[in-house]
Amino acid sequence: DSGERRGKAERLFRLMDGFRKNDPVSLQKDILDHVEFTVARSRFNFDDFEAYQALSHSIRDRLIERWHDTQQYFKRKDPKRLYFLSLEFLMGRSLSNSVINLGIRDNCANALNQLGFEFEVVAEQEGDAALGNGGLARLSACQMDSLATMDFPAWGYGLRYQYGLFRQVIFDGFQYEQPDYWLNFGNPWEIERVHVSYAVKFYGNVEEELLNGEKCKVWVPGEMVEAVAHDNPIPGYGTRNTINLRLWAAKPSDQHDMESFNTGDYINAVINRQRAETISSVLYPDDRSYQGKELRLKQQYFFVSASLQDIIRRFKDSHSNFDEFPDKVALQLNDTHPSLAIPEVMRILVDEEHLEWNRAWGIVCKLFSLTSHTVLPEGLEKVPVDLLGSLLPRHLQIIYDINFFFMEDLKKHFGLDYDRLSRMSIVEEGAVKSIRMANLSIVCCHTVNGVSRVHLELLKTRVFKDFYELWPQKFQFKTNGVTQRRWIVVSNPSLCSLISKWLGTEAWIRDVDLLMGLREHATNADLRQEWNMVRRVNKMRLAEYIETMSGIKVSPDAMFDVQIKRIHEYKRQLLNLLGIIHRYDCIKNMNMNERRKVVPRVCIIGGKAAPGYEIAKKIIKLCHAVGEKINNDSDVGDLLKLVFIPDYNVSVAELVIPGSDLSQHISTAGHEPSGTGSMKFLMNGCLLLATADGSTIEIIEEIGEDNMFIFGAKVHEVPAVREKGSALTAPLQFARVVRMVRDGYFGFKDYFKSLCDALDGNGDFYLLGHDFGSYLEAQAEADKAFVDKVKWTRMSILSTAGSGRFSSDRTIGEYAEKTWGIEPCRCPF
Ligand code: CR1
Repeated sequence: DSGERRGKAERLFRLMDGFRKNDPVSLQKDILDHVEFTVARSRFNFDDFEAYQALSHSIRDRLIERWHDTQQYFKRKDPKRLYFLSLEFLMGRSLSNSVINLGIRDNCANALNQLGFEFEVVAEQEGDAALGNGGLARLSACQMDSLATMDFPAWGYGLRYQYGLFRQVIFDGFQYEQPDYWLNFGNPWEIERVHVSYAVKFYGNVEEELLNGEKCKVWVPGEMVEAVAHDNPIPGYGTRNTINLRLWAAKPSDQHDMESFNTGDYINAVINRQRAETISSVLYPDDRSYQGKELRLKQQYFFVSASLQDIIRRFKDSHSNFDEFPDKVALQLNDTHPSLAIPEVMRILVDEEHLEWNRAWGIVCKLFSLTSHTVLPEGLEKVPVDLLGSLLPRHLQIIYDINFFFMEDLKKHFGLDYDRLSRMSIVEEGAVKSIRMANLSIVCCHTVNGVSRVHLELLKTRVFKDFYELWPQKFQFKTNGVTQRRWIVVSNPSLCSLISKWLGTEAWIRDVDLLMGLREHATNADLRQEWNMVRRVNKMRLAEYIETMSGIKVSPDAMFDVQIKRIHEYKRQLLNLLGIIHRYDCIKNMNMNERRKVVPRVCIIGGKAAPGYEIAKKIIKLCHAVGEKINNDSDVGDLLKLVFIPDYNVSVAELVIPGSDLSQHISTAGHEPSGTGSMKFLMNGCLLLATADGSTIEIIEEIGEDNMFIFGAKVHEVPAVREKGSALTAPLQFARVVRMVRDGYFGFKDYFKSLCDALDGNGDFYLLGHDFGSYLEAQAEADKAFVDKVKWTRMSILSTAGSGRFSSDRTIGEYAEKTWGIEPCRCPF
């Protein structure tokens, strides 16, 4: 029987010590095997890219083996599982991360070496998997790494976009977008499961049927699309556990549709079918608003429906009573993008499993938790009722029913306070009647999470104030974190070794609080010297990259001052640029003697603007225009350079972060829900110049204000400054630099006019003018500290030492305990 068979297989497996062995010789054999039989090149003749393919397939084999063992084990143990639903995952490259998590990096490097290849060069061949926009998407990727490493029985679900985030190409200083053909050269990191596929329904209408004398609703769809699973194994570090990120691709449904194939127009019928694939073809590149787009709604439902069919099938394999569903399943909504899961579970329970409404609702309310990633009311998703009703007619009915019962409850609670009722209603009346996805989510989720302490405050007092008054217990925060595996071990190997050497252990890679142990060495001159060596080599690598990419030569003696993130008005890249113009203007007005005292700077900016975001695109152009002027000014020379790094993505971040001295996180206070870039810089010993916003507030608590450069209005001061008019409080230098741009000092006078206009009079919503003075002071402080090498290095060491709290391991531990109710389930092999 199968138990006996499994026993035999397991004994054999133990004898063999795994199918794939990890010593360099075995690895080498596997690589050559894949060169010959997978890549189909001769083992005597292959290049770096083919070596990458062959090595990746060898690693993939090992991942599959672990994946099987982990999933078998989960199945046998049947613990409560977490399903992490997200429309975006920004995974970046997989090779280095995988071999490090599997603990076989050095063996792989040796194996390659003997074949005449270098690991770093081979790893560089890989393109990024960029199935996401920015912070939210990279956070999902970091959290997957922590879930695997901490042995949690978890799976991620998402969409397998054919085209990831657009490639940014700069031409004449302007941003152009090009499609990201990331799958063109194959993807060794996924396993296509042709047999794991589900039909997803759209359109049509709802009919009533009698079942055992009871009326029930039946959705008769107008279109069917097939969702095919693509599994991406996620290995944990220091564990055999390997979890799954299952991404869905749309395929035409092979269900026979006699009618369209009987019209004589066979060719067009096939082509129409093929359109199904557009559902998963492209990622929406705007990270703040998806309002009213039918394709976006289709993507959301497609992904939710396939994932839930998969989850429910798995549950039913070993359970028959749906009351046990919440004991076995936690569903995490990464923002409201997957919130159609709520009416979908209701529909399945009521219409397909024939549970009575109240019982189904009781179950649904125990399943879901939400994490919000925004503060802007306009960032909240709304779906026009007409659109939803036509695409998902049954779901609209269910949402109306949920809202009806919710409104009845509200009346009992608050009486007939119609203003409040209309604010809290899931249905927004008005010119375009819409469904408010956030309200739907909050009504149904047992927990609503903010991504930092101050973010939760803003959710409670502004964004979801009414809901907080009704259900204070639902609202929590889990400060974001990032994974030290990718952001130190993978991206900064020499710092990694240095840390392990001084701590006397590698245990910090799983237990990051141990980094605190560096504090006691912060004043040790030997550590300081080694620390600076490592940092200098990283800076040289970055300088080289800058030169090949832009032709600009920069000196590693200068301070590398970096701002890399999506371009947004609230993130204030414009403030940075105005600061740079001011610095330039000052240098120009100095005599030779004064110039000698200037601390040389290389200002580095990188990030993508959403294709339709005009102001953000102007900021990119301004950066180039200012750079053009400064970089070619012989008065300035090495004292100041301004570089824009094009096509910022995860692997660019891995290169830039370890090589920066100072990084900027300068959002208008109260606008950055958390921010996670700052945490990656912190881990790498880069000092922060920042406003007290989002997670920075907590970083200040952790490493102290005197270890960073803090400036600007505080969250609670912002409304009053805005009321008074920020422009009124702006210093004279501010008016001067804005005038330089306005008067065409950097060219493109007309094009930049609207940027300048927005800073005048009652404008300046983001408080650039108000914060400019304190920004310059903070920058001057940074200059002063940089000259004092001993002080700077100590601050740098203390930054890394204080970064432990900002590991995604801590975040995931909190979610597991306080929100999801899941426990580790460690595969014992
Ligand atoms: C927030 O803007 C936060 C990340 C992750 C972003 C940022 O402050 O750190 O989420 N939001 O929580 C986002 O990407 C699409 O929205």
